[in-house]
Amino acid sequence: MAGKNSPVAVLMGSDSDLPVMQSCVDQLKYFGIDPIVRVLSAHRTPTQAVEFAQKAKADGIQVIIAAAGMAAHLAGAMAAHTTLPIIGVPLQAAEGPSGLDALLSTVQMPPGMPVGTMAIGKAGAKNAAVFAVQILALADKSLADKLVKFRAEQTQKVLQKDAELNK
Ligand code: RP5
Repeated sequence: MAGKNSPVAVLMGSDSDLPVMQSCVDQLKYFGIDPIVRVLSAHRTPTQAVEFAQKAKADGIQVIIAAAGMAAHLAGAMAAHTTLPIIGVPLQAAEGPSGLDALLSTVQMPPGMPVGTMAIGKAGAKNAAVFAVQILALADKSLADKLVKFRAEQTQKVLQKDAELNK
């Protein structure tokens, strides 16, 4: 599943996060991006997580998406060790509360250390992919064109649903 030499990395704190984060991977693939996908934990594999962040830029990664539940420090840990843009996705863990715990852990970064934080769960997972593409599209015309097409398709789907409802 995981791509190599990709401009986007999708990290998650546990393989239990994959059912939700698959939406992020699928959304990136819609745009033709096969991301690097890794399970890395700020708490359980801290050394490997730091090593990943420190090497990311040299490895050609341009945007890191980091998803975690509970005391979600993975995105912040990435931000601490690279100047690449970090997109955080807070998740509701199977044994955790609503995901608000992860939202606050991800979003409340100290000044000077931003993590662009998405919504909790699947919506945030999909938006993380779109946001990553928006960043890359600033310097990639074909991605910018795909974003315009994506928006048009999205609009069309809603208009179709409205039309069906009002038949
Ligand atoms: C976090 O702890 C992970 O991101 C996951 O959401 C949560 C629970 O992990 P597991 O116990 O399911 O591995 O670090």
